[in-house]
Amino acid sequence: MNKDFRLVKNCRICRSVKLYKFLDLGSMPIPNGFRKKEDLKRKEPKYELACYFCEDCGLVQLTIVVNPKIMFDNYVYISATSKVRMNNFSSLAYQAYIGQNLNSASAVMDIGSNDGSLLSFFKTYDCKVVGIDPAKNLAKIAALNGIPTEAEYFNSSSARRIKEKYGSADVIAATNVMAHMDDLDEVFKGVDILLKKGGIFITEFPYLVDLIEKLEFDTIYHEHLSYFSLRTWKFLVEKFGFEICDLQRIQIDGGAIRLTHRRKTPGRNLANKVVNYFLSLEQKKKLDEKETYDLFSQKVHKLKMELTGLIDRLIKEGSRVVGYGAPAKGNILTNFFNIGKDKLDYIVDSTPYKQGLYTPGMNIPVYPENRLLKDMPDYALILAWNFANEIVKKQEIYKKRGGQFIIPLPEVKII
Ligand code: DWN
Repeated sequence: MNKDFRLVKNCRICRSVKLYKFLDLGSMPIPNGFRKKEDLKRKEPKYELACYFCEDCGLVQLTIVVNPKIMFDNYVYISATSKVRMNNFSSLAYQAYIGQNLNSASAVMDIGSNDGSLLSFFKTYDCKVVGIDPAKNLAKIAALNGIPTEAEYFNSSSARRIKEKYGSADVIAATNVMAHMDDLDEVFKGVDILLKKGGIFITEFPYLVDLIEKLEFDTIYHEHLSYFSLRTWKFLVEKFGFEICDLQRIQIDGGAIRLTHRRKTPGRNLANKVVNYFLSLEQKKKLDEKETYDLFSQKVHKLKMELTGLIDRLIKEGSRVVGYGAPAKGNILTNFFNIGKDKLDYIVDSTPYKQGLYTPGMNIPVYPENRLLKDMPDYALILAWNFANEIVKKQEIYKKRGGQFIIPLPEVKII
């Protein structure tokens, strides 16, 4: 095993060896591996990025596991960069507060708590909150925001330490983090250790139906080891004695699902109707057939021709194009489509951590958003397409002055 990555040969959930490769994105830098100017001359580590479908349980997954320490010990992504994300956190907290009758005696813990944004909403309900996130830089930010945070990777041993220090939790949340976890058994063992009897485990992650339907290939990257359907998720949670008691489809990150779980109680059939609805939806979308993923791959390659063809035409006509948003997924799109500084002069982004740095792989400079109005390029390719409405609204002056936005997927369009 290389210290920087390991190759897994078995399905992460059912251990099958029948893993079918349907999309090969080639050798990729880590998606949040932004670099300083002085680092650009150094060789950039890259890792094979290919996506597989388990022909037994249906889990879509990666087989190269990059050492999490390389990706998460210091993390530039900040949850609070989007109003839409913060509104989503507010609704999750409110739903749990009402559903669980939370009060000042309640304890809420968040796995992958990032800058503490989600927990800050539980704090407004006077709950006791604890963040759990391995990124030391984010744990400091969260602590400054009044959110005590344990800079730890979550597993059964860190769960024991956290229980020892803070007691057990009425609510454990895990948004946009379950896909990042390699050892899912350890995570569920940790939840079982930390969660009070009668407590709830709420998780949210991008939904495979949306990924396939909306061609969200750029959300496939080394941070995301698994791409869950409800079928695979249900198989996983039931393996650890949990059951789904609520399920909502939510419009964030290009389409996600929010699931609430309790420990299994014999004879209780929770949420069966809505669970069965989504299971039949997945069957109708043929998510359990490998041909679905072959078609997805063909469409991604067609999209590459369309987007690069449009940008080349615009540049040939004398227009200037920049990127808007420097999300992890944007680094996958620009690297896989080979959209470099020859096509995008620069990228603007609202995240202070990313400004002044260069994107992994394509080395495109990242500047603050105010550069857009100062410079007035003709087109802005919205790489953070999941926040396109928020971005276009924010930049209406740019549009009024004749600036135009390019949306890259599910089909290329200029707005
Ligand atoms: O799962 C993950 C998601 C939740 O966040 C992580 N693996 C990593 C990360 O993925 P991402 O980087 O693709 O996330 P976002 O939230 O889609 O990134 C949006 C980017 O766009 C941020 O860098 C901030 C930027 N942005 C901006 O510049 N102006 C966003 C908005 C709304 C804006 O107005």
